[in-house]
Amino acid sequence: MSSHSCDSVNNITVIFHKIACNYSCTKKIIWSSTFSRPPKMTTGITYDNRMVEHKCLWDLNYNEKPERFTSILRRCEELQLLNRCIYIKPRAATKEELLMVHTPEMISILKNTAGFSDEEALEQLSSKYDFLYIHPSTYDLSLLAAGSTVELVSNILDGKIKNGMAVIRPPGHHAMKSEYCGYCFYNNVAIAAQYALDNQGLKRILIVDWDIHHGQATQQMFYDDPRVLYFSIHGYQNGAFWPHLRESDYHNIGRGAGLGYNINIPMNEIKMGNSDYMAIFHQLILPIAYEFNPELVIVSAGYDAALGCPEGEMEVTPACYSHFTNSLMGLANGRLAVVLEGGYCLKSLSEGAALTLRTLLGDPAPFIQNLDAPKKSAQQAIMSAMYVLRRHWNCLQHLEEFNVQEIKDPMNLPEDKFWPRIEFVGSDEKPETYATRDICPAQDPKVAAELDAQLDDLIASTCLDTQPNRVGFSTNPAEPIVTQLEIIQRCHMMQTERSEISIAEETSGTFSNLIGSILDGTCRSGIAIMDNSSENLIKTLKYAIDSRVTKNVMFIDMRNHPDVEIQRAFQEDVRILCASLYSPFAVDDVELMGLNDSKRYIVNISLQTNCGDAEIFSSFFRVLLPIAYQFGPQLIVIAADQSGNISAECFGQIIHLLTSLAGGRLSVTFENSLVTNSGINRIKSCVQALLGEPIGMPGEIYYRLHATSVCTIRTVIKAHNPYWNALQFNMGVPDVNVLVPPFMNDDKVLRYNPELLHY
Ligand code: Q9C
Ligand code: ZN
Repeated sequence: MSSHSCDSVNNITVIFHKIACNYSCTKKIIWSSTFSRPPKMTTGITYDNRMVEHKCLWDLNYNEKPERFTSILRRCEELQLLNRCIYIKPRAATKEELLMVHTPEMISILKNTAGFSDEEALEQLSSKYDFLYIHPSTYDLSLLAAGSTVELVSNILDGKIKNGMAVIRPPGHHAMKSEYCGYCFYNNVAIAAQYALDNQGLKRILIVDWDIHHGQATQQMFYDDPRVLYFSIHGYQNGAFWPHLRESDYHNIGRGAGLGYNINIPMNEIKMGNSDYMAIFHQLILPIAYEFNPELVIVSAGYDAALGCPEGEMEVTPACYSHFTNSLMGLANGRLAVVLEGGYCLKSLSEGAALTLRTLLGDPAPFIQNLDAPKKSAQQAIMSAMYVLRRHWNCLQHLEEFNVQEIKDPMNLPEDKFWPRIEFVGSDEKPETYATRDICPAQDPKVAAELDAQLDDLIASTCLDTQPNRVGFSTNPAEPIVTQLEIIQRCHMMQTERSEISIAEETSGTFSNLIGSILDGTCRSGIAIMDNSSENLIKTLKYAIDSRVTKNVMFIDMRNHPDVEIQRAFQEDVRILCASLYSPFAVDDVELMGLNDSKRYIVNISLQTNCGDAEIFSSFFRVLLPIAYQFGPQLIVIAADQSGNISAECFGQIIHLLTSLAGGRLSVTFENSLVTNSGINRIKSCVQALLGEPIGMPGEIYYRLHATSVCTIRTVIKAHNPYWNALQFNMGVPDVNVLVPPFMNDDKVLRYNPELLHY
């Protein structure tokens, strides 16, 4: 829990402030000296300039090169990010720290090469390992990389910084217990995670590995350990992609107590991009991460899935890394450590890494455009992972199962049924020695130039604007004010224009003031407490859409009381997507009220009144978030109230996740009705989310979902599937384990993970 969230509700005086006689002065905020500002929670960065020394002496074209390090720091400097960070002093890892995950030989072999100048001998030793070079500085720098990562994590756990990034080399996620591999010597991330378990007593750590290569070493180290959830997205090509391992496939989900705590999303096609990766986040990483509820998140952050990288041949844009990052920042009270792994196209590497750091610092995630349907093979990878994990994670309950007895020909299934398959084209043989030169993939110069130009365009067109005020706060002077809340005082107080005519007039003035200050860039986001009548909301939305700066707006009704008026008002306006989460409409639950083409712009997820966080989260991840990403709004308007079963934390988390969209331009208006304790907590949580402060986690998120809610979610997905092709994950899966011969024609896979057969 953050240290400043202790101003308990009891201490708060809620003033129901009636503007008494004269309207001549603008509302005064009562500043209380008893509220002190919370400690500034900042972002740390660790790096050491010596890290440029490690290089390949016999192959100057080697892609794991010093410029990777310098280009990242240069770009961070250019964007003036470094001076906003707290510098975490790098240090060498201790022997004890290395021995937590490595054998003593892993230390001694490399130690013997320290300062060793016999190039030939270095090359010969390197050739014993799969993709590796050793330099006289390698031993010291590997220690430094590992130690700095531990330092970063321990500073986060001590609360000295909120989050941070380690810009380090050599990387770590291929360094196994007793084997160097893939440019890696010591497993920086695994060492830091083990340190957090052993020295700080952590019980749940999430490791997200978005490097294009499978972090097989990290997987192996925590394969039996339910305290560490390892989640990797990687290129696979059925084993044709390096490191060519069976263990990288999706059915390797952990062992023993760790079963279900290892998640692989292997991709069997190149050119996967933002849509595919965001789908993996929405359908798997986020729901599972929220269910797991980690105390710390560590990212093995490679940028080799980025556009332009010859290793990955994928197409993730640099701005998408901001989205990955922001979506993980709501977890673990914001305790997020990003640790550099691979990334070999200097332009997308430096841009992606810099945008990651910028997001850690709290700047808004830039827009990512043109989210399209995930590729067929991405859909298959996601469905396969859901299939093998469905018994382990409650958040996967929405999966429909079909009776395999009724299937005559699995090779010939209807479209709405999915049959998981496993194929392996790699080889199990390991060579005695490996090539050491000319082994890095070369890019066709023409292709390289094209990609380079594409990146230049992307970088030039990425809006990195920031606003002088992060959160504007506004309340109608005639309404109850909660401005004494300590956290509200950290918002930018907006003046309310007096109206001679009426309170209603004034309310709508407050509304447009709020939206206006977001649209003109004075505030990034805003929150208001006022009369949330349909009339006012309609006016607000009209105002927003008619302003020349917004092309489209997403409206999300999160109130407990049905309100079809707003949807009626915009049912033919394709510029406004009206969604409702959790408001049971009086009308037929799934009736789509839009007309013709605008049907897709009305999305109602009408959960039952007794639903709670589990159902809300589920609908949000499965339906609302994917649709929101595909719609790509330039502004989000949310109407909220204080009733209903949604917890303050769940509400705050949803607001946080929505800040990834629309450049963070988001307005939340709370119905002023009766300000209750739970209402205040919800408002507080919302402001925390908008301010980028730790939000906290709801209690039990994923108990079994109400059967009716599961049904509602499925129905909405089916209804909107034709319009929003991000919703492609509603296929049925077999009700028993089918990953057995003849469909899984390889018994080695079976031997590797026999536990899967239990299902
Ligand atoms: N054609 C990291 O990204 N390259 N290590 C294989 C085969 C090996 C990757 C290319 C890549 C090692 C940290
Ligand atoms: Zn990599």
